[in-house]
Amino acid sequence: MEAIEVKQEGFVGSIILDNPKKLNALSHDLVDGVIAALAKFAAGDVRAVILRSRPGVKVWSAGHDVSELPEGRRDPLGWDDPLRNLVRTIETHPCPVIAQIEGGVWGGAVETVLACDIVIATPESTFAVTPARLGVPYNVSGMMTFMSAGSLRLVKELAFTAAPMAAERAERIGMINHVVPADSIAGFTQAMAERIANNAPLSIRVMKEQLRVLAGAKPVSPRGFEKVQGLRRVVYDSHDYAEGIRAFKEKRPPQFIGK
Ligand code: YXS
Repeated sequence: MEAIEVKQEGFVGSIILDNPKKLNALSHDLVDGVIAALAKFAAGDVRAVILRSRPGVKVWSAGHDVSELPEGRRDPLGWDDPLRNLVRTIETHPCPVIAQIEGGVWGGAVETVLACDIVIATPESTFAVTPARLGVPYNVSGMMTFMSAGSLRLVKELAFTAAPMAAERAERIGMINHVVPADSIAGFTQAMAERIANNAPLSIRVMKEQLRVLAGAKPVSPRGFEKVQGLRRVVYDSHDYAEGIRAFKEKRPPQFIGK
């Protein structure tokens, strides 16, 4: 079951997240469906993609499917994790991907949205970066996605508080492109997608890849990378990581003890 709907109108492709039972959590199934849809669009003549939920949802996506996270002693966000594959697929997709947001965006879904090229959200939308809520050691490239979306101070506030940020504030600080009322967001997003699709696709494809390469060009020494990976291992081997996952599954507040 792919839990998505895929459509194409002219040169504009749409991927609609549609697993309300799990609040569009980024499960293997759902992510495989999105990646397959993007591959189909890339092999065809799609020049702009809209990634959205059904209209009127309270939750755009609840983030990584917690039931698919390891309970400890294994990197929860390794190279082949579905969320990592999804982010890389969006970032390298040969045409612009526009995230059309309604409702709450949580955890890894915030990174997924920020990996999109353009983000359009309703005023009621919120964005919550949640590793600290669950005791998860976020991964290096994921932190770079967040850093590319706003100032270091903003990323620290989002990451340390795990508090949902309102769309209006996200727009004001440049983290998202537009805030559009729910009754006109679909038309607004479609019009932008069509405007993009009427421009030169090769020029846009190259500019998207240039910006990805240039934005991702961060000098991290091998020693620096190894140090960060070692710190992350301390976290995913910790009591607090296992406690965060267990508490979520047992629907109770986690009792973190700092080790
Ligand atoms: O009780 P049932 O079986 O109906 O299931 C409940 C929830 O357990 C389930 N659900 C999820 N299942 C797997 N993974 C999830 N991320 C997830 N979120 C929710 O969906 C059913 C309905 O949830 P419920 O009753 O809580 O709905 P609600 O309307 O009261 O509240 C909606 C939310 C989104 C505020 C609430 O479900 C929530 O706080 N969900 C977790 C959001 C979150 O922290 N996501 C981060 C996941 S971990 C991740 O993305 C990264 C690894 S990291 O943490 O590092 O960013």
